[in-house]
Amino acid sequence: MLEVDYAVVGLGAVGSAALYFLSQKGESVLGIDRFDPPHSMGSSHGETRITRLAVGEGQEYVQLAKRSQQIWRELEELTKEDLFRQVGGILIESGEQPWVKYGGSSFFDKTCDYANSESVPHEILNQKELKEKFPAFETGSKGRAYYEPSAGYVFPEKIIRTQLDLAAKNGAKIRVHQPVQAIRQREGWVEIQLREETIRAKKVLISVGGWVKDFLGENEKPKFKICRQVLHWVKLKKGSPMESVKPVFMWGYGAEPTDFLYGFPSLDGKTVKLATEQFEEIPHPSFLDRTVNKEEQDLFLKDKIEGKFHGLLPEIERSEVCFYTVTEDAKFVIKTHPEMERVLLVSACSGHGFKHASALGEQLASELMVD
Ligand code: PYC
Repeated sequence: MLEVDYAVVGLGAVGSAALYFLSQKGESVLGIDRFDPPHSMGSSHGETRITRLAVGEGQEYVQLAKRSQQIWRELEELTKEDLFRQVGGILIESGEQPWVKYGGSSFFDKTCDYANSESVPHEILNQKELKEKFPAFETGSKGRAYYEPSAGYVFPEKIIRTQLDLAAKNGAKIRVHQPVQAIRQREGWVEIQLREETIRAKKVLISVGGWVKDFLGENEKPKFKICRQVLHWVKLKKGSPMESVKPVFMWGYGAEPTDFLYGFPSLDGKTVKLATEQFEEIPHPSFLDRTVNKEEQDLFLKDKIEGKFHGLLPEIERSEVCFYTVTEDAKFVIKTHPEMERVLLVSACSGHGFKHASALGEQLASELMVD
């Protein structure tokens, strides 16, 4: 039977980082995943993720966002990979009432508050300045914007790949295509049953995203809500204002959490990736509908895009499905497993997790190593 000091179950954004930081300390570590990460079955695929420092979801996350940016630069230095582009980011609010992000309150005001209290350099643009500086966005008569130069985007699949490769180089063992069949704690060990192998670890991190439901009792499961999300690559008009958008953008155009769009500058000169957020619950990731038909794409163009941008064609080149695991207050859950004190659980990054994931992995690796 393989015995290790630490095992990490789930090697996505947080798990791959935790494995990397545990391996860096020279610990005997094993990573396990039900797929072969980076993969497109969970919550960390689709080419890009936003990073921003004044995190309106909670002031407690600001340091994680800052530290993650440092870690990506360290990983870039080590590997010469292009992982993080600091192109700036804008948050636009253009509705009659403040836009309320899922689980929170007025997101624009919170973002400004945390930028001020955490000394994040930023600029506030009034409607006239917003139109002059960013003519691609048609905000009507009500727009205002928060602009953060230290924001930008990262390449999630490449970061996961890099963290896993470095962990393996440091001696971490990795098992892929290995869904956990059972897990129990006994005689000072945690036993993890795979299909053809049993592992014993002194401590375990479970960082399996939405599959957290498989590791919890019936009373805990409902705290984690699985919500399908769709990413669309919309075609660009050549020579249009949209073609020259440089920062990432988030845009609340009404009061509801779903009155929202976010997007990225074009990576290929032909399309821009855009998405909204949806909070209809599905019972488990295995029920996720991963197909996007023309009707759904047309609805996105009509309901979300029409009239809002200067320079997008009403045509979608491709779409991808992922999902969020969310809690009611959109906060992360980090806790000892209710029945196994040697097992630490992390999940429910509530749709804003990737920007914190590398620092969170580092923090959890340190927590696991405390006796
Ligand atoms: O966390 O920055 C974010 C984000 C924007 C849209 C979805 N998540």
